[in-house]
Amino acid sequence: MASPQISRRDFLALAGLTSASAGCPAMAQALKAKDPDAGLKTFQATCSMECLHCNLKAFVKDGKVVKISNANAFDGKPCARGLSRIKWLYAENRVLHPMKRVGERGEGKFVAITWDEALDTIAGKIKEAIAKDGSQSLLFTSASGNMDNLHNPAQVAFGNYLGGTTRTLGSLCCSAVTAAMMPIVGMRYVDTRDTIDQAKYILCWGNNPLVTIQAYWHLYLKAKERGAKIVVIDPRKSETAVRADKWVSIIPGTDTALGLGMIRWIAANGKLDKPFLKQHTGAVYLVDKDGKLMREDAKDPNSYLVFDEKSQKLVRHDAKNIDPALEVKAGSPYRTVLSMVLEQAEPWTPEAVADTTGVPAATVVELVKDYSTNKPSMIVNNMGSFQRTQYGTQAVGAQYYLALLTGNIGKAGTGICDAGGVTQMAKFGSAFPPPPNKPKKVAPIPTAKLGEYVLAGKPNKINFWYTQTCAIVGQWPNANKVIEAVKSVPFFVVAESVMTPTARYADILLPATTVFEYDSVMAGARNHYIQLIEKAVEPQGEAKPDYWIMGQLAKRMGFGEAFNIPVEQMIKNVLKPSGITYEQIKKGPVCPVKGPWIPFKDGIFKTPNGKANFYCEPWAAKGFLPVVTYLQVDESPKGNPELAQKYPLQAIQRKVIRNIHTSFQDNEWINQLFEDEPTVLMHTKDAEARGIKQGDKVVVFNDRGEHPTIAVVNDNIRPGVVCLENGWWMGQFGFNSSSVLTNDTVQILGTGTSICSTLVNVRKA
Ligand SMILES: Nc1nc2c(c(=O)[nH]1)N[C@H]1C(S)=C(S)[C@@H](COP(=O)(O)OP(=O)(O)OC[C@H]3O[C@@H](n4cnc5c(=O)[nH]c(N)nc54)[C@H](O)[C@@H]3O)O[C@H]1N2
Ligand SMILES: Nc1nc2c(c(=O)[nH]1)N[C@H]1C(S)=C(S)[C@@H](COP(=O)(O)OP(=O)(O)OC[C@H]3O[C@@H](n4cnc5c(=O)[nH]c(N)nc54)[C@H](O)[C@@H]3O)O[C@H]1N2
Ligand code: SF4
Ligand SMILES: [Mo]
Repeated sequence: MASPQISRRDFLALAGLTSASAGCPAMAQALKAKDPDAGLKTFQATCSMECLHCNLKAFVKDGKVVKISNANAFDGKPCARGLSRIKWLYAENRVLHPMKRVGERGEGKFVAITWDEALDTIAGKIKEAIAKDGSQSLLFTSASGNMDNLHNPAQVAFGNYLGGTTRTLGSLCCSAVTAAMMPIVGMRYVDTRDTIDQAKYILCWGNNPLVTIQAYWHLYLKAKERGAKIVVIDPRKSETAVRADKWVSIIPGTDTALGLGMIRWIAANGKLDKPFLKQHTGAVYLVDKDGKLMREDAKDPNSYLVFDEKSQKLVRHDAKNIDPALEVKAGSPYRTVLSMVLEQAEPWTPEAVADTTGVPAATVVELVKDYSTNKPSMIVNNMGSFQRTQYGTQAVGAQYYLALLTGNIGKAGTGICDAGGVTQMAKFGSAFPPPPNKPKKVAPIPTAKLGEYVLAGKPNKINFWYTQTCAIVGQWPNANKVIEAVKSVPFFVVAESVMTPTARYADILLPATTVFEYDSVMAGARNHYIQLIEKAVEPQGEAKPDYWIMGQLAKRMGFGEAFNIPVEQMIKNVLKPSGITYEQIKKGPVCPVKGPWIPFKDGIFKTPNGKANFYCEPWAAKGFLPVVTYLQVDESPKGNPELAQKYPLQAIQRKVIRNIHTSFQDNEWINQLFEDEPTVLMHTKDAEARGIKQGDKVVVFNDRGEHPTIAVVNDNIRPGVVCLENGWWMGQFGFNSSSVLTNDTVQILGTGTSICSTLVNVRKA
């Protein structure tokens, strides 16, 4: 394999430059002086997996990518991982040819075949499966490996042309955020990063931006320089917490109780932003004795009734010249939504919060005082681990309530920082035309239950499984069960760029291209810029982009040329509704809005009537209370004392700097830079009780599996909690993925996962 002409020393210098260039002009100058850019051709691209979609500029010499940097327009620079993409492109373990399995599933023994043989075989298997049990017996999975606008959408479109196939429902990632934001503010993927530096108080709640939003960490530092206080709520003293003004240690899965306690204090201490609540929210809507929203006309969803203080009458919320009451007289046959919210908060005195969350009562008061008075205040949510708990939606809801109740939203330096990108600023189209016939509705598999459902043939018997852009083996909850499921399916196709644990199980393994080997567009939910992705070099071996593969299968299935349109046309189809042109993005990344982005500016929300809701009707439809309430996680010492006898420790998860999930995990440069052992962080007391010392080989275990790892023992985590690392490959360096332990309970409101609601024990290996 030809290796690129860049030394590891250069790479380390560049990796350092990503975080230090601003502070080290001498180093930047030195690098510039020996910069070999002159005369090299450059191409634009994006770091396209589920991270920040940093802009990448490839420098090409003699048909090889020799260096990566980024376009100047960007406010974030690629990190060491992004720069290591050069070693992904030229990896030793690249899948170079279509292959068919010759060994056992999982053994990784293959022989090369031609593209024609691979595609004919797959098309034949699809036809067979449909003839036997209908198109619902086809399972198609895709996830976060490549989030551009062509790769995964091609798979979804192909499934629709097939008449509708089984897919997974919800997400591994942030369904809980979606299930809270959609009813409350009417939109997802809304970030406030442009005005972080203007916040006076930043609450990083259940997430770790220093590691997980690395490219934008400099904005937090800027806020700090301007005097902002940064507080982190996390059972673990995270990398961010170490650099924050305060670490608030909390029992996993109890964040909602803390939120409700803060809400109670805000109401009791005159900190409600009453004008904002009346004008911009549904806090004033009335509910009847049964807790149902009252409307003037049952057929008009926007005809919410409020109590007008001026006329002392019930009127529509949008009537002119009214003063809607935030609370009505006791004994009335109705009450306001705000009353309903405060009723749920009422039991949560600081002492009650302390009892449930482990956060001292005085800290609860300090937190809420600071948040509600030190304005503008911002909460950072970033699809944090706190919401990958059984009732994570309620916790996200509590965060939004806090912002709405105090008017900390819609202005610079306020809001809730979710993952977000250009989809919040402009509309984009589909690259592929819709199928001539509407696909049938096929009952999906909740993401958390992939293993169990496939094994049980639930809701559909699966004859054929095609997967791309995800780490089916290792990242999905209860990984051992998922592996059993993979083994049970008659035919398993994997499209992959490198020989991952999932690839090793394939019946047919298809070589997928990586960034720099294909043309595409990124107009996504992580970056404010629309970016053209250009083919900089010919693909390694016979690798092809997923949209090409779908096009070839479509031809074999008789769908004509619907998928085989020129890629430039696909990109234009995506851009069309946005008004941004191909010619514009050809020149460089384009942000569709000018100036700092402030979501929900001036209190205008994306709900049908423009007001934010406290009352969440979709929650009620799923059998939950329509307002935020605290629910005890089942798999926890309080929720299941019997199980906790066997497995007394709460296992949470964290993202690590060495990978983005399983991506980069086996990258040559990354392997040189970072440790080659996963760790479990445990408190000194828990370690001592088990005779475990710092650096010991240990096994973390529960009924789902065993995870061999190395103990890190100190007091940077709550007693009773252990923290495991995300993204390790099954079998790599003799270890496995922490997902062999994770809870596969469905997080019902968002059809998400509950992986951070997991009980385990630890023993010396
Ligand atoms: N380096 C790196 N960056 C990434 C990723 C990656 O894999 N690697 N993945 C990207 C993706 S897809 C995502 S979703 C984001 C996630 O971004 P983050 O949420 O920032 O990442 P996590 O490390 O999952 O979780 C953050 C913290 O939540 C804490 N935590 C766990 N359970 C609880 C709880 O119940 N309550 C509270 N308050 N805290 C809890 C953990 O100790 C951890 O420190 O990161 C993105 N960025
Ligand atoms: N234990 C544990 N499990 C977790 C988490 C955790 O913190 N701990 N976090 C959860 C979260 S937040 C998330 S978002 C999920 C992520 O879960 P997944 O999305 O399933 O996992 P990734 O590791 O991102 O898998 C991406 C794969 O896509 C491949 N890929 C990249 N580009 C392409 C392409 O263009 N074509 C094809 N065909 N393949 C490509 C990569 O090589 C990689 O193997 O994991 C969840 N699971
Ligand atoms: S891994 Fe994330 S932070 Fe690093 S370059 Fe890629 S998108 Fe940017
Ligand atoms: Mo995620």
